[in-house]
Amino acid sequence: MRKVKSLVLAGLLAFAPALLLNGPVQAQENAAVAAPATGNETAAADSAAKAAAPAAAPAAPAEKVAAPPRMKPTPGIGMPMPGEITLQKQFSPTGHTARWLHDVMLLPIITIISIFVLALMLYVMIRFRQSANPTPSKTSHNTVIEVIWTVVPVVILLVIAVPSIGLLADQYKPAPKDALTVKVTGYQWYWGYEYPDNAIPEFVSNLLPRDKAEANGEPYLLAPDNRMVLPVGRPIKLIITGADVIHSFAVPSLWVKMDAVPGRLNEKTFTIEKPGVYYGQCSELCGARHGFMPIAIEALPPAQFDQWVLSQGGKPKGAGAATTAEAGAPAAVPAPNAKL
Ligand SMILES: [Cu+2]
Repeated sequence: MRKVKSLVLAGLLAFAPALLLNGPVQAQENAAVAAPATGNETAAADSAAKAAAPAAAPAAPAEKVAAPPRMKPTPGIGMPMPGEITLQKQFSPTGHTARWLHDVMLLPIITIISIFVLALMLYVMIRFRQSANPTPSKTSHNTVIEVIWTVVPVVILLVIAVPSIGLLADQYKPAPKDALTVKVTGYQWYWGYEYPDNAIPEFVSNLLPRDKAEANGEPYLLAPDNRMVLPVGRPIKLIITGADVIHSFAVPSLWVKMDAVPGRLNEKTFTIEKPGVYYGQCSELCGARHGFMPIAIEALPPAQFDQWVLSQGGKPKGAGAATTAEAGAPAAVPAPNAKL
């Protein structure tokens, strides 16, 4: 009886912080979501949760280009689905290699070894049980078998090592010179994105409340208000850091996962193959609202990306930059956040 009592008490204690925190944090979240009305740069300037950022950025850009309309997510792409047991479908070259390594090499090898060992154990248990085998063999060495069970595992490990080390090297390959740099900062409990190459100051990305996510057809807990917008087909270099505690920036369908450590700049390079919305979450336990700091990358064709950059008051960068005429902004298209 006492045991049950103390269990209940422990449970209450465990949940108390979450219950207590929910009130004020909800208010903060609503305030942060209410702020962005016109565009990301306004959100960055207004948001109460915003950390101190360089004030040099122009508050109101002279010419106003309409941002491309907020992209609708495709169910099953860039997000997990109920009942799924394997890795998400991949949309970056490293992701394809990784998924191939997992699906074609590791999983079959693990399965075969497990079944083989299980079969051996069952055979030994039945064939050599005491009643069937009353006088056990006194054999202590068998050179042939010993050589086999040493060499075969070594060969298996070597076969796995070759693609595995290749993938590891791929994941940490430095970014090419023309890569687009985006700085990612993890805060308790939201993300900040800054585009130094495009002169777009940091803006904040907060959880989209359930009613707004549902009204928008976006997955609650994965959908933020402001997405990180990136171009398709151009190498991306993320500079990732934390402002307070360790967070982790992770987008499974792009094979991106990198710790955001205070005082350290971590780097992650990747290329997105297809336009779409790719979701992720903070993946390092970072406090009470760790589960409420989602990530969404909206990958746009380069011309549309440049249009988005202009709409944020930034400057398109690099050889692939579209001309303003090409971007051809349709006049009445609302800013990414206008619909929220
Ligand atoms: Cu976090």
